[in-house]
Amino acid sequence: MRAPVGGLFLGLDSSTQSLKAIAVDDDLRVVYENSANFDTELPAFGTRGGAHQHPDGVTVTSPPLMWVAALDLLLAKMAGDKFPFMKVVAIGGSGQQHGSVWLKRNARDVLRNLDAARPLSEQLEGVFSVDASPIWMDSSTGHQCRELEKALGGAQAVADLTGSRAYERFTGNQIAKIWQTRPRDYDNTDRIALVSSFMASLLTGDYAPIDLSDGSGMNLLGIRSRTWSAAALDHTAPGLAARLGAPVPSHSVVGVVQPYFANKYGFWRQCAVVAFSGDNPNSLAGLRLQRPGDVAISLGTSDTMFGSSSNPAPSGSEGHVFVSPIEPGAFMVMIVRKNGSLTREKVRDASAGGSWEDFNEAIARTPPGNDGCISLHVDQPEITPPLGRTGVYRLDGRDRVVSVFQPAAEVRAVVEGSFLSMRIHGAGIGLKPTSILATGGASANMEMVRVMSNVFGVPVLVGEQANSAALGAAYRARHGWACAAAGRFIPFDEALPGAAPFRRAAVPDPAAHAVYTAMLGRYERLEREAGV
Ligand code: 5FX
Repeated sequence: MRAPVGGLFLGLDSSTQSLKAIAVDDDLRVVYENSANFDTELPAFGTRGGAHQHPDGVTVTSPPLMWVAALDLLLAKMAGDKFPFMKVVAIGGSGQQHGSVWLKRNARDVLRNLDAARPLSEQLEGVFSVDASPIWMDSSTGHQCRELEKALGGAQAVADLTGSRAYERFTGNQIAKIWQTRPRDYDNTDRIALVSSFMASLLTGDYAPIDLSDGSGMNLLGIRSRTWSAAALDHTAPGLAARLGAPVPSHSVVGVVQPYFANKYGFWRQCAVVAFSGDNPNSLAGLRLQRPGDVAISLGTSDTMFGSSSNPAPSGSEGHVFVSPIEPGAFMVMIVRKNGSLTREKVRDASAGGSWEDFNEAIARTPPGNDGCISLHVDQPEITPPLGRTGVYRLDGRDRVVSVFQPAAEVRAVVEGSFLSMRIHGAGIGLKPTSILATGGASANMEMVRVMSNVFGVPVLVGEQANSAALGAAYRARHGWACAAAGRFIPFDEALPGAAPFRRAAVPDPAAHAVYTAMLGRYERLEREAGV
């Protein structure tokens, strides 16, 4: 579907630390990027990393008014750059997942009647029934998670229904906590939005619906029925369905920009707003992981593996299944390994003299399969697989537990171990890659990319674009607009003709792949033993 000549699609990403914008043109080229950092550019809110850590060590919140102020700030910066708001055909958006925004009864009126002569934050100041929004870093709801799993028949039952076992950061458990501990604030709440749907609400001037993909991060949505689960809602808090509103497919146009933005910044009055979604779903869109088997591995502080799946297998112990943000009948599957780049850096420092060059050279000079030497580093309690006890576990080629390998074997083992683990646990939840897009810091490391390709037995691709969530939001703006213009659902890739292809960085060596396949059983055993 061709876009109007000269038209732009804008993606906004309200992430944990900043609000970012990316605009793409009708040829899908990135033509503009900007951002507003919460800590440094909105210091009055006193956040660190965009959040407030509470003294109890488990509660983490952000001031929702900061997200409001950031929107005006970012748009003002764009106006300073003479950004052509009038050319924006549609806006899409991304928000950190799981965070909730609690709106009082007066909020809808305020949203509908914003005055372009006054800052947004001044007008929205009094609309929050909870002025410290719980965000994804919060882990204070262990009690509520246990109760949900008890009420719905156990962790696996919750995962089968909602895509994930009960997680502390998931919004339903946060809602249960607020209902239990602050019933008056709950009663005063007219609407509970996610960060994503809240940002869309500001733009449309009304409550914008939660989209099905971000809605899957709440432990409240039936991922197969694609509606709120009555059992989960009833257990969580009274009158919740009305407070959430009905969820919509992620490609839905949820409104047009309200006059505030047209009058103040010069947006086109018919500029469409496409449902905002979570940052991870938007990254999937930004990386165009459309077909089942299209998988990305992001190597960062945490390593994440996510992709499209038509037949996911939700797990009662690890990983997440979300409704796909780009293909309403499909799913997005995601696993997170906590011991990522910090662990690799630790091994680099201990076994490669602190040099990435020596680290890579060690990989190059050791054989695939490392002569049977395998390791599992649990420097921090691991999420996938769930391992509470920290330590480093090693087996040598004769299956003996050892406390150290030769330095080069130590390096290869940490890299191979992380990919073997991702292969095992990805497959366990329905992620079977046919190709892998490598992103994040370590993806520029060709030795690691080669190991990745051989472990999974598929080609590894790399792309240039950072900020995949904001880019995905811009792509989804284009997709939602194309579906609305056609009056029917259009496949994501048809809505993005001519998007730049990714570059093939490695192809698997069948012999090396066979070595890794034969190692899977031993690696699973190592993980099991680390959990005992
Ligand atoms: C996903 O489940 C997470 O909690 C994080 O990746 C947040 O979405 C970060 F914003």
